[in-house]
Amino acid sequence: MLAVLIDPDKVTPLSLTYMVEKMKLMPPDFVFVGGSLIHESVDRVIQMLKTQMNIPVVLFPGNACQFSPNADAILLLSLLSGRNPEYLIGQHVLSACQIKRSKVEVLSTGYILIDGGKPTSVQYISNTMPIPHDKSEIAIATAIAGELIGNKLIYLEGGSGAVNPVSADMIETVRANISVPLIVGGGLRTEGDICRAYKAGADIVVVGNILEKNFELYESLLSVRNSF
Ligand code: 1GP
Repeated sequence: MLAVLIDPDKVTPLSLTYMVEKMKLMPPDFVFVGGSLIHESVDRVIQMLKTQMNIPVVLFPGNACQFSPNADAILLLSLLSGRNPEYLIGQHVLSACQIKRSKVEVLSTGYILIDGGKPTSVQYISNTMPIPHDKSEIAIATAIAGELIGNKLIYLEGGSGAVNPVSADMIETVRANISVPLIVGGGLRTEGDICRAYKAGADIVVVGNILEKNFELYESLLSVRNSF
């Protein structure tokens, strides 16, 4: 499956309308909405998407403030690669009552940041260290721990705009060691990158940065999903 990531700060009303028109013709499986640092209203973008399209809109929040009761679901992320309690439980406590009151489906997600070759916003904002790019064994153990403590999804994240996406070897070995669905994102720019991620076992591939720069690429990137 393919998820298009929309960071509300990186779109204008005009660019969002353009993206929506394209996605209506060739729908992705999900639209994720969120970012590490957001000034714009997440809810405004979600309402626009929900009124225009019939595609599941999933919150991918950088913190507790990024909630909208109008989303279909939320990736409730625990940053398992880090050791910062704020992103393991603190932000969850802040948003728990609001989430429970809503009808938004909660998807408990073990979020694992992998070194993507340059410091990323997630790393800086969360004040955590990513797992080294070549340390698949640490990623495997972290993903297994995530599943054991009850996460329903595991997300291997290279960080938005990563120079090096998560390696095929890491995706493959993590996939072989967990039974919950595996999401992979961060620095996937080309059809080849996406194809490698699917072949290695990613269930959902997330693409954001490159489409923010050029949404014309959407059709060709989506075609990779259709070939699997
Ligand atoms: C980032 O995994 C997502 O959180 C997507 O990464 O923006 O690099 O596509 P890109």
